[in-house]
Amino acid sequence: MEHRAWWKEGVIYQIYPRSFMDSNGDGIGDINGIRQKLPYLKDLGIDIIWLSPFYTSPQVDNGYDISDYQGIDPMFGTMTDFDALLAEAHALHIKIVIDLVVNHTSDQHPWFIESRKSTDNPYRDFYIWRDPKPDGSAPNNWGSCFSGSAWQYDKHTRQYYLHLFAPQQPDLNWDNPNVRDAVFDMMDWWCRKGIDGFRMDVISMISKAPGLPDGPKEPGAIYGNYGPYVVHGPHVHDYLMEMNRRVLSRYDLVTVGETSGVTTEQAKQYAGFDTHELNMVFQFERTDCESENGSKWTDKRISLPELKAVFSRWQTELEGKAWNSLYWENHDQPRSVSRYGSEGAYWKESAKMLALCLHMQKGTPYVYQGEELGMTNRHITSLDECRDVESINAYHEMTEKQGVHHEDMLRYINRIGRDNARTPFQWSDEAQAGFTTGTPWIAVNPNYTRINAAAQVSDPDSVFSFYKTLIALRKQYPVIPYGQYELLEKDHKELYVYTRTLADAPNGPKQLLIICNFSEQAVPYALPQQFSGAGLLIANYADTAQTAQAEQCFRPYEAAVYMH
Ligand code: TEU
Ligand code: CA
Repeated sequence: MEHRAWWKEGVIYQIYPRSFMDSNGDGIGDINGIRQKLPYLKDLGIDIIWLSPFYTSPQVDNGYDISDYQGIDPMFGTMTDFDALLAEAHALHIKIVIDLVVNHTSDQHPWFIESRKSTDNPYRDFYIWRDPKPDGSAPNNWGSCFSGSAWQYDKHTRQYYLHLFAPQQPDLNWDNPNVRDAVFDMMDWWCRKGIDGFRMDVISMISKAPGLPDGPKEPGAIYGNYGPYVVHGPHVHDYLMEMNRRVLSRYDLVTVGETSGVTTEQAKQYAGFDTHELNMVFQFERTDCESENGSKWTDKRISLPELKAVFSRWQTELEGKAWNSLYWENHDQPRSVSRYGSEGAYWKESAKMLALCLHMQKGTPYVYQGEELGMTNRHITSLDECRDVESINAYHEMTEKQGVHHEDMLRYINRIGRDNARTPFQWSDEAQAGFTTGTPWIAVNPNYTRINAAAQVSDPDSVFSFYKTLIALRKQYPVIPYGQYELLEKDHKELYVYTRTLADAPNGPKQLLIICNFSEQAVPYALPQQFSGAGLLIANYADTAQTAQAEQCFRPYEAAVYMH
């Protein structure tokens, strides 16, 4: 069995603070709200909380634009509240991972305020400034991830600065050793405070290729794609090894890099067992399968064989070399039950099936707040229901400059927009889902009267209870965290079937067979011979056969695990 680690055996729960729990009635979730709900999380059984940003921020991108890395935004509380949260979580043996957003800062960060003052300011080179082209236009053709050019002209010093996201999120210049010193000092300060790890925002984009060449342009695109010159840039691994040497290796942490565009080959470098960078990365191949010409604003859906191929490639390629992160959802993705399951008749079955399918794979599972209740997308009918800067900007650029129709754009936003995951947590069937006594910053999903925590925590048949069981099983049987993965029936269009094997399991079963029906049809399946007579470990239908049959019929969204 490979080297054991707490972060390989634990389950991570992501909290998006502004949408989790509001303690003071201003309509925005906060740190004291999280403190109130620690017993709920303990009951669920998770081991680690990842907190999306709660730092001082103008909130242009909901806190991913930070103006003080060592301050708490007043809307979320105070440093005293944070310290109390950390202590209370630790007392419950729950670790706290914080979000590290250091590809860029807010334009209100003191470093940027200094930087834009003059070309010879000591902070000038903390950011990426360039002269205009002779005709006054931007230094290159790159488009921002949030629409428009990736360059903003600053009249005062007559140069442009780079922002891969919003203009209020200028990119830091990691080639400047003073930037690295400042970031590492800040990280060290949080480590000394006692936090247990970092989730690193767009960390694959911190090193930009010299010369910042024009990027390739997709047909119909307004801007060029910065990808080839930004994602996995020339020094990204040097900088992460330096970070590891100077900070990470000195504490007992879990680290996960958000690395859009990452391949399994690169993941083995970022998160290899002996590469001294990070513990895991988030990969985007599954979601990229639903993009067209580099744009997520489409109707494209992934097929089950494609989904299986992506997961299986990651499971197989990283085996013995690096560690996987397992996630369906986060604050940037739509709800998984809406995306891959059913919001209708099979809502509960499909939410449980998705949970089982992910949690039985090899890697560390992430649960995004509300996923454990089967929360769904919220459907909007007009743009003013939208809060997310990405969706709002994309709507304007695509309808006003690219001829996309209003109805099409709304459909794309309803399918893939980030607000889907950002509606308030559904605690109960009381007003505003029990999230706030005031007016929430974003409307609650009207289905909260049916889908909410109060209805689920004590119901043994709920989605919540199913997650609770999956999380408990992981701690009981080493084959779940450590068994080797093998895909069966790779071309099957309805079933996802795989095995996990741990020949030298110190206790519990040595092999699992996982069968998940991703369709609304009943599908007959002949189980592999070696599982005949194997016992049932868990299933999402009450009457799934307790002993594996030679041939079984899997009902809509039925999922089962047999063990021997
Ligand atoms: O996301 C970066 C990223 O690569 C995307 O998932 C992005 O959010 C977008 O949806 C692509 O279409 C990270 C954060 O998770 C996100 O919330 C921030 O807005 C972004 O970085 C900037 O900090
Ligand atoms: Ca509040």
